[in-house]
Amino acid sequence: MSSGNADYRDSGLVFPEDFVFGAATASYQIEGAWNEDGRGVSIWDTFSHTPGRISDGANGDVTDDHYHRLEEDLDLMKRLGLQAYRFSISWPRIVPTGSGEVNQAGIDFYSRLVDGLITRGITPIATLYHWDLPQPLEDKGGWVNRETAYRFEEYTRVIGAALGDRVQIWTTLNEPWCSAYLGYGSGAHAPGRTDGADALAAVHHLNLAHGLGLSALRAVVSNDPQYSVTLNLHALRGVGETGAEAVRQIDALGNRAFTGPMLHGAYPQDLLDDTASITDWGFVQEGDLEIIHQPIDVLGINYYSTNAVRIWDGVSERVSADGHKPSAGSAWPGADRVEFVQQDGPYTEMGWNIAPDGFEQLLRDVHAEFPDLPLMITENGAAFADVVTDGAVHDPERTDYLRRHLTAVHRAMEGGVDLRGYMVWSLMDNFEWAYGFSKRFGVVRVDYDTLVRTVKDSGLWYSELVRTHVIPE
Ligand code: GCO
Repeated sequence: MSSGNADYRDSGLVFPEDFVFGAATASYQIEGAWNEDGRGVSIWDTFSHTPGRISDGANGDVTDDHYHRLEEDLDLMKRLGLQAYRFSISWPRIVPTGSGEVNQAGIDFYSRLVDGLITRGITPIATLYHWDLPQPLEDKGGWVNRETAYRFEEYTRVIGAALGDRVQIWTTLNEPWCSAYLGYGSGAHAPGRTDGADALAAVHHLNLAHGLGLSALRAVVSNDPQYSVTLNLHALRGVGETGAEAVRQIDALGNRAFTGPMLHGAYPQDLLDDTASITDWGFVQEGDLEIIHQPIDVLGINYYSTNAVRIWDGVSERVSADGHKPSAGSAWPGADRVEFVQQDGPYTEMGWNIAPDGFEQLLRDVHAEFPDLPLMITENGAAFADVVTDGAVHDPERTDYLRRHLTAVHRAMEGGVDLRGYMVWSLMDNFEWAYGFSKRFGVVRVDYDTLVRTVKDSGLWYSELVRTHVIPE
């Protein structure tokens, strides 16, 4: 596959001058101010306020209080030297009930954010949907209801018109896999529903929303931005004789259910066959695939670890090490016999295996399938149990994780993969969904009592990388 150390611990590798280094966050995870300035309720407010849903009982009511600390956080980004900032827009701040009335205060907040970035020389990368669906839309069926895709189109038109003179990269959806399968299949994420057929309908309506959103943006923006979507493509490893078949099934549900319609213009036949006993896919209407299949300028990829799979033998105790919080339903409708096998460490605090080789392979595979499509890493990073010592956070494990994954990115580029940038997840510690505040992904620490931000050692290291474009010692 590649030359160089098997452990991917390189330093001194040089990235091209026009390669963009930045950091990523998401609205619900950092903003707080959940009921201020006209913001409506989202499914994550409802979910996190429901006892038992979040492992440490936390919610995003305040989290990093970014909404009130915008200027301070912009200055922090500037101090780190970030070239780009990938943020998401909270739909219920813009259209509080999901349809109809628009909330100007919400638009103003993101307008200030975008201006603040531009003033500081930081490129704004906006994601339209990072999981915070307005609750009134969920009450009407959420992503299982086709109407939600049209409401997304309306919201996109509003925010696209407001920021469409300044945003440089628009991303329609973040990880629709999570929205559909964790939200409606396993129930580990909001809205916490557990029905395989619903999850598959959600897949299609999210794909449809992506297409409708792209058309809406193209109609209203006035600058010349790039259009994108971010997928958490699963890097899969087959185990044993049945590994290849298990990989095929998970690849269909986890990857090709999105890349198929978005980038090839069709759902893969094996996906339809595998799920035939669950749904007839009657929710795919004539003309939908043409809407979904539109050119994009760059594909965003989020990567954390690999998955190892095989077909369960029906005898031994069933394992399900798929890296997500255990929950009532299945995140893999139609792949009931696939077993997720525990992989070799080392692991991050999430229990996810650290596998930079899997990252390099994934990037090479995606490039081989879509050779003309530029790629951007829109998330990569790691949670570790940080300790504050004399006001500093020494987090060599996180720096090591970043070094190894940046080495993988560099090797993929050497191998011909067209990669345009890398956004570390995350700028700062934040509300980690079903795990609450128990997992810290930031290169900046947030003290949740005082809300004080402290740049971790990994953040200082990353800052040097951004400045020099060379992987530091
Ligand atoms: C994701 C996410 C982030 C998570 C991160 C770590 O898209 O899954 O965008 O919100 O916090 O992936 O789990």
